[in-house]
Amino acid sequence: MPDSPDPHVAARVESCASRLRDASPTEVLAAAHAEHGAAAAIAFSGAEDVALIALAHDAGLAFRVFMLDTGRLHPETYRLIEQVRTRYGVTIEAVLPDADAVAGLVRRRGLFSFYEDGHAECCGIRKVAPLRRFLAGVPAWITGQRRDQSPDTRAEVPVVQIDAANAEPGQVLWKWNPLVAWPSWKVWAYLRGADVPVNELHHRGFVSIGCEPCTRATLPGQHEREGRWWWELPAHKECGLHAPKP
Ligand code: ADX
Ligand code: SF4
Repeated sequence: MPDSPDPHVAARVESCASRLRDASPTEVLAAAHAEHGAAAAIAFSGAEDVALIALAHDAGLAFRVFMLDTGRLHPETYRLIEQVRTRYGVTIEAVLPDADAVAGLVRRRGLFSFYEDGHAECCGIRKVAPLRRFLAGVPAWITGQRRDQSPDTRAEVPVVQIDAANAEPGQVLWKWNPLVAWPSWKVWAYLRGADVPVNELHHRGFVSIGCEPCTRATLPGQHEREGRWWWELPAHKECGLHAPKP
């Protein structure tokens, strides 16, 4: 069970969340920097959340940047990550899954077990466990979550929150979501206007981008989340990075 957060920290986070309710993504990034300095870490998936890195760069705010390298990302995603590294001069930390855990999964269940009984086991090994290992060493992480990404699971996401689900016992972990109030079109208006490099898959009908076997292009009129884990129910379309611990 996660610890209950210290009431003083909880009050502080809540007051930040209400003060920043209508703040721009840059103002939220600045607040995260004021709170934690460069020790806070941007979680970069290699999709349109590249906006976080570009906005922080434009504002002169330095953060750590990490990507969860599941081993199943598209080549286009790896190419974008490299382009971003050189364009913005940031160090990108690759966070890898435990090799024995991956080998065990493949030995027991093969490489595509998620199509048979859901993505929880594979995401648990390739994404969630490595994320928690990484987050044990930082005071805060910064995500590209947006409310419009998933009406079923993200409609209520705040600008900043305490992440009890991913914290170690006794750890106070902040989670900042600077893009939360931006709809997709605003993110894209910024990316185009600032000439930010984007994942080539976006030019081929992909909107939301995760791992290659679990992501597909969407048709006009389909919600972006329909391109992820399409064989599962909408309420299950979270890999566990952003879901509370049961
Ligand atoms: S997921 O939970 O369904 O996979 P999604 O793809 O919507 O997440 O991305 C939301 C945010 O989660 C991203 O902007 C990023 O901050 C974080 N995230 C997702 N996948 C990764 C990844 N592979 N590496 C780092 N951060 C990630
Ligand atoms: Fe595995 Fe798919 Fe989850 Fe990637 S998104 S970790 S391939 S189940």
